[in-house]
Amino acid sequence: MFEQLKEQPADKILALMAAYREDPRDDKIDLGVGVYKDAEGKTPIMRAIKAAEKQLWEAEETKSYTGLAGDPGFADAMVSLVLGDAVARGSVAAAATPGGTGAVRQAFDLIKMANPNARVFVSDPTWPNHLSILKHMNIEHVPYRYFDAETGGVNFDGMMADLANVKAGDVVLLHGCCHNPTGANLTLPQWQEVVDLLNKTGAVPMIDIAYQGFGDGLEADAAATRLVASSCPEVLIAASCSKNFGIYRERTGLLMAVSSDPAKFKVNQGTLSYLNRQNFSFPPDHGARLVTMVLNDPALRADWEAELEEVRLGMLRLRQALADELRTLSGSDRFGFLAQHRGMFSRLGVGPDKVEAMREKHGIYMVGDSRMNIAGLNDMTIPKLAKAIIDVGC
Ligand code: PLP
Ligand code: TYF
Repeated sequence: MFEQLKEQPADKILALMAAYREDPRDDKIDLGVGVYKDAEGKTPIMRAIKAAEKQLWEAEETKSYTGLAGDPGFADAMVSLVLGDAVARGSVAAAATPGGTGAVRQAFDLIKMANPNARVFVSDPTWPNHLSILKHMNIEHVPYRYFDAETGGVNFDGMMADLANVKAGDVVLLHGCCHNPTGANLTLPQWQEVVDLLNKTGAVPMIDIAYQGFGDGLEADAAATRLVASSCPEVLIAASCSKNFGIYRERTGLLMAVSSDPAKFKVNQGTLSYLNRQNFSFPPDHGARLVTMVLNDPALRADWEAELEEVRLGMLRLRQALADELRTLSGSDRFGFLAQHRGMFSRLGVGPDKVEAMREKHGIYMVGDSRMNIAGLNDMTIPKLAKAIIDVGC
């Protein structure tokens, strides 16, 4: 049987991590994988998470199974974090998943189950795992224009023109905030136009929200997701806790299926539990419990929000510093978009030859599509990066 297996293409982002590790240069800079790093290059455990872990160790009395959809308290806390009071809690079926990736995967499974002919429209570009999972599951995907390399912003007219081709029963995958890999995001009025188009065509929005709190703040980053959830009859939402709670390896995420028809809740909830059972039975619980404790305990929550805000503002400051440095070096405003982007990533919008030159000549590691992790920078490395960007002719 095994002789039938073929070598699979490596994940380019993870392959880049390995290449970085092997580079002997002392002054190399890692702007690859999307993991938050502080000014010392460390990925710390957030204070509130550490405190919750201590409390949990004292209080936890069993590690017996949870429910198939995970701890209902986790779903309640996360639905409230992501959706606020945009929709009634009774309209949201939800199940814990292994990370945001697990939520994305389960959402695709649900789509396939509900409509085997559904096409999933994805932004060009999108997170490579979206494409890889869709391909693996034999679900047809259709790219829609998204990034404008000239301006570093969203090609909104192109996006709307491409989305005009959706049909009832298709799914449109949207990044709730902090678009990965580009950093370019829609404005709220543009989101409203997307909502109107979806409602006109009968296509279903699926929102992947993996960076709430990394862009404009916890509430602002959820605004688009809330608008969609309160305006469309059916919405799928895959939320990740990896980044905003800093619990990457705990594999904590939530899939939500929102329906404006209360009669659908029972079947939707049952479907999410069913799909968990088919794929892994019970979802991991440790990270989910920490998130629930942090969100429900006022002191832990205040400390978490304060630390998340430090992280967010730190990245914004780095963006601005890089844009300023590039304005000085280039004598132009053509890199101003870096300060407008939000979240952990920015796409420079240059070809792989320039990305490779930055790696070869300057030891700067960004993903081949010119995506850089802004959190990989600090005050010392910004001038070096800016010089390299100009040096390779970007
Ligand atoms: N969706 C997007 C757009 C992401 O960038 C990520 C990356 O971490 C995820 C989902 C899922 O992350 P995880 O599975 O680590 O929670
Ligand atoms: O885009 C990123 O860098 C993050 C982390 O297979 C990641 O989302 C990268 C690759 C992968 C899973 C997560």
